[in-house]
Amino acid sequence: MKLLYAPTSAYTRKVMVVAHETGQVDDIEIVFTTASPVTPNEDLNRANPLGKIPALVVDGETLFDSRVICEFLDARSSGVKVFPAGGKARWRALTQQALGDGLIDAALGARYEALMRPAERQWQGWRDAQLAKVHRAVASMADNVPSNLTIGAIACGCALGYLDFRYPEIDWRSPHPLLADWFAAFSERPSMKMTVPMDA
Ligand SMILES: N[C@@H](CCC(=O)N[C@@H](CS)C(=O)NCC(=O)O)C(=O)O
Repeated sequence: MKLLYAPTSAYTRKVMVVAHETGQVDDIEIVFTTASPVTPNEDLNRANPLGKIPALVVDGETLFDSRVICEFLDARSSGVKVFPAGGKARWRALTQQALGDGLIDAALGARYEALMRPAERQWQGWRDAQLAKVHRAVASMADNVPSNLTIGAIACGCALGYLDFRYPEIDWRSPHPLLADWFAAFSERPSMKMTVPMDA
């Protein structure tokens, strides 16, 4: 399997954490890939018409996005599972995943606005609204701190890691000490340590 990958991407990190946790990381060949909303990468566009990473090429097909890839890896795993099979636990984990991914969506959107738009076309109100989503998402994570190793916990961990990586000026820990403690412990997992985001 080939994973179109970037070490800066929190969605890609989520996939890699699942691969580590389910013991499949050695089955994945990493293909370093650049993705940008304004600079087309034709190789990536051929694999994923949306031009986004992560994308997983497997058996001649390409799977995207990160949620599909994570669920594929979970289904393929004969050992650890991170998607609860059913009931409330499943819906809670999927919603937590949506919360983590949504935090990343908003944080990335605000970053694209600041970095990619020409200065005269930037809209501070839109950026502020994205960052308000980030703060509400963190508060919601703090109200329901993850307890088990599920796709929800992994998504929340990757989202908070992305905040630390790209928005070190946001002090989300002071108002949410229990979430901060959870993240500190979760970050000690080998899967998290081996996937810390970095600029290429
Ligand atoms: N919902 C997608 C989001 C993927 C995504 O936005 N990836 C970013 C990199 S972190 C990207 O490829 N951006 C390029 C673009 O927006 O065109 C997922 O979960 O995989």
